[in-house]
Amino acid sequence: MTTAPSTPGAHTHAEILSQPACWKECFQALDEKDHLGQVYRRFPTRSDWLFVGCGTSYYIALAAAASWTKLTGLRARAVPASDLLLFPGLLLSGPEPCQPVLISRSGHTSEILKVAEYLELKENIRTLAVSCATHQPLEEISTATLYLLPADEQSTVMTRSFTSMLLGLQALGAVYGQQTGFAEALRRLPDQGQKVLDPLPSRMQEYTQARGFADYAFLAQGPLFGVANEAMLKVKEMSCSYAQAFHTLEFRHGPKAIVSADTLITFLLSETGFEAESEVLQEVKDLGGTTLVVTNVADGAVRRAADFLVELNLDVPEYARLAAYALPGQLLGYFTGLKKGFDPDRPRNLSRVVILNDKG
Ligand code: F1P
Repeated sequence: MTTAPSTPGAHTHAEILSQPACWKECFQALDEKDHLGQVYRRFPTRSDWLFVGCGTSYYIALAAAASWTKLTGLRARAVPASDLLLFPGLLLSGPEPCQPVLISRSGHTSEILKVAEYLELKENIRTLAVSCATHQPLEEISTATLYLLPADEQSTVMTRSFTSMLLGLQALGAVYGQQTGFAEALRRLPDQGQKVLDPLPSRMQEYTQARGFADYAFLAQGPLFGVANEAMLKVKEMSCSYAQAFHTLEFRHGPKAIVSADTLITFLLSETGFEAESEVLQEVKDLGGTTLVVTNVADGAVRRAADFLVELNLDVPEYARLAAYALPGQLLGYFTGLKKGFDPDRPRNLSRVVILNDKG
């Protein structure tokens, strides 16, 4: 399924489909130069880690912070850059300085640059940047940068940069936590992810052609919550649809009022929370909701309750599967946008980088 460059969404389409190959290239680049080892030697381990970003990069931060704690046993939080700028006292007041990790595909976003300046110049805290671009302002301000250069995109909407920067940070977490088994599993993901991706575009295209929805909700818990937020953002950005993200079990506490056949409720089912999350899935189905389910392995009840089921069948640990969970949401946003007559390469009102004037 190749698209000519002039077709609407051609860049985004190619970038979504390139992901497994891109992940492989990213790991090769990181390993060849011992990039992760260099970062590890440069930044001593600290008891508190703070992952910072804007938009998609903030959702990477959420998934990376959860992964970091799992891999290293250390405390890790995620915040949008704006919160650090407006409420620094809430985030930097611990007994020991935290280690900030500043995530930005472009390395140009105003808020992340202001955070870097504030931490490096005013607070004298060394920052690690994570980016898909070189020769940009963030690398000049930060102490060091972890590069995922093969993942940069032409599109405004971030797809492979989300999954690749997340995988890069997980690989770094595996170095800090000395989790060699996990590090190896991450490097097996590209081949296994390709098998997940191959049948998905045609299935998703067919489904979005057949069905339209007034509303979208994305549900997940723990390390998958950031991925659910990212899926929500993809559907909003590419298809200008109303979309929200919730913790799966929180959905019972009010949000379930939106359940109807015209609302597509996507469940990213974890292995750890499988039973409890599946119960919410069943409840939503009983209420007449339409469901899209992404899970590593389904059981009979999940199969019956899923209108659209994506089984990943990945032979890697639970936290190494996060990037693969992002694929269905990207394709849902892409094909829904095309169906609604939008060009996913040119999302309405958005620019590739948010650059604010001084007043901003
Ligand atoms: C992040 C970001 C994107 C968003 C938009 C503007 O930029 O907020 O997530 O889709 O196009 O930029 P970056 O700091 O990662 O470059």
